Amino acid sequence: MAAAAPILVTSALPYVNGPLHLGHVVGAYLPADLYVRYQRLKGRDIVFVCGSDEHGVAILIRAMREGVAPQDIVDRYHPLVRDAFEALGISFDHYGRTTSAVHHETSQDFFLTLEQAGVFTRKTDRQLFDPEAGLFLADRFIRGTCPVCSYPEAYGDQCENCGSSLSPKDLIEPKSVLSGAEPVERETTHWYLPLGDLQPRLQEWIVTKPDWKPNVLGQIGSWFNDGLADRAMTRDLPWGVPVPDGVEGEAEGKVLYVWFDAPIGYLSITKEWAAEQSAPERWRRYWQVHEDGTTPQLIHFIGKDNIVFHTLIFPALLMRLNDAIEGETYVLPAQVPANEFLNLEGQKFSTSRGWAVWLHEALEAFPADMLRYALATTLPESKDADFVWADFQTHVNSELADVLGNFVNRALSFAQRFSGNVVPALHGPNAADRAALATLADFPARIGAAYEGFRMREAVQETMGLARLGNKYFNDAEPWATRKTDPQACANTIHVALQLCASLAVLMDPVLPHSAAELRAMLNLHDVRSSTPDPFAGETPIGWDRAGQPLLPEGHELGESAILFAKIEDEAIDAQRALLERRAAEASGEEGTSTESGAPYEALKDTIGFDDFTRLDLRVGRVVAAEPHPNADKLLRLDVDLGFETRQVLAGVRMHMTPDELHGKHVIVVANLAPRSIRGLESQGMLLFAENRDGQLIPVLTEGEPGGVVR
Ligand code: B3M
Ligand code: ZN
Repeated sequence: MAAAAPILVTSALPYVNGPLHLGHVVGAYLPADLYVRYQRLKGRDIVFVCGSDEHGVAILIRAMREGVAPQDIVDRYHPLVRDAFEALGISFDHYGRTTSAVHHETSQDFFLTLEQAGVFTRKTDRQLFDPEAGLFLADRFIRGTCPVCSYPEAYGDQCENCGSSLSPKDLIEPKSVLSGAEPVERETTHWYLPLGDLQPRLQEWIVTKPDWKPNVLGQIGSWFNDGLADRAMTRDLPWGVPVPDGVEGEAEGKVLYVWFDAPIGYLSITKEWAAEQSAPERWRRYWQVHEDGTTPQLIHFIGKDNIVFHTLIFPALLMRLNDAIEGETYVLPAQVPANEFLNLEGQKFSTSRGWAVWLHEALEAFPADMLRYALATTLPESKDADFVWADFQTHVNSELADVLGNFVNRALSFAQRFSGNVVPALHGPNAADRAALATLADFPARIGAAYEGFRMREAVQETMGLARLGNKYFNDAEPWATRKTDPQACANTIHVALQLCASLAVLMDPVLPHSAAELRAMLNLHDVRSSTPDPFAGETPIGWDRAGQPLLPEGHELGESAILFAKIEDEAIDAQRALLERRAAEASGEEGTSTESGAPYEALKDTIGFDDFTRLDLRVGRVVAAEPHPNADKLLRLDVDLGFETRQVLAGVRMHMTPDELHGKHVIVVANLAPRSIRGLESQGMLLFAENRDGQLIPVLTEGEPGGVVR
């Protein structure tokens, strides 16, 4: 059999404009680490890279706000983020950063090769410019009111409230984030990737990926439906990878678009890793088709907001690079397992509202494995999920402690008390003993299939299933009774239970690497392959598949046992909740006007004249149909009866209510709003919603009749 192809796993490069929170962890990092540790235990040739994304507007804005250099910001957060990953046990082979010389050179070479092959088109057009700051205002530098849902803080490229993708000129009352000034238009030239031309080729390639996750294929489908537009690959910004020398034209002062250089970071970081191995050319083994045709597998773990960049834009760049070079072929991603988002106690994570659990702080309060386990059971794999502190406590106390920890503890303490802390011989096993060992034999393949299919939650559940099996087996065998009536039966129970523990000490390693190592020490079990980067991997005898067989020989001496998981007390959970509330209160105190009760209110907008108000035509409408928008997961599609006609209205409230909750309701409609098309459907008006204390939107209801004027 031919050796399996090498695998390169990447996790999205986090922007280092602040610390990481748990929402980040469940997107691109923890699932990738589970997958990689599993594959290492399988003995696969795999490299896992990540690093800090140190360019981009978010970092520049943060620096300008603080009055420091962008380099100061990334120098502050890069080590914090890197160390938090390490403390959580995210086992990168290399964690780099995009300000490195290797990265700048790699992305500049990439750009220059494409430029010299005539890939880019150059376009001069009018873009928004901040006259006070003296800078062009790319995407995130502009904020204003969303034309779709009226969210006042929408960005120039996207509304985070309703998910609509926007262009800065769509915004109502646009303002520069830098100075607050109203932007003006000015001419500038940029290098564009003609993505539209590549759509047929991308479509042909995507049909070969029927095994990609439905949420990923769904988004790709809607991008194709809307038609891919050309994308500027350069920006007018004072921070980023400079457009390389050798590019003709007005490249002065321009940098590469952060979404051009960041994915190339995966490549440059692999190069740095190879250099560190004293094998500077080894990166090719993971990025390029081998001479014998072996195609390495490139796997990008990301959050759902990064799908278009990883499934369409970066592959398009790689396709064009392959067209431009000879004798080398870069691989395109084999899989892009994107996760949905994690909420926190029922609300979106929000740094500005102080609604976040910071990873480095959580790790000070709880052992890494507890966080890994609870998060792994809550991964937003197919839909958004919610992290709740009370659930965290339950996962730890009633699963890790009561099931896994309890089983291990019972097996080891019986061995200590009744078999001299050695593995007793198995003689004449009964049906239950044989059944337990037979079921064990299936576990590596069963758990493995879930990992291979990127179903991490299922893999973790299956793993826990083995501990449940152990507990049940132990209970049913009643060794405390057989100890007196049938000593050999008791010894057999101890023997089988210890084998189950030993297999667990391997199979639970991807999700609970620290506890798995502790358990192996208690069992005195050595020679297990490492799930962290290890140059000697594959030479040790015990890998993943072997864990389906008994691992402990009879007479094997056990180590010293200890409690694997201490239960979490209520006080520790209360403290976390109180911390969260305090942070949120502090943040709202800084941002809005506070009342005595501490409830935050949004600041009042500028005064308008009566005439401004009367220009709005508000009408009563009755919702006669409501359903999810087929291509936008934050929108509902509604038919609203206005008496004189029925309108289709798109509302960005899918996170807040079900279609049924709106059906039949008499609502208030802004009836003279210019129509707008979003993801292939036209919205012919807007509904009014009011926010409750939790930031949840509630429709504004009326008893008026459809068509009635609201004044
Ligand atoms: N830094 C965006 C993000 O964190 C970005 C990912 C880059 S992956 C090449 O959402
Ligand atoms: Zn919006």
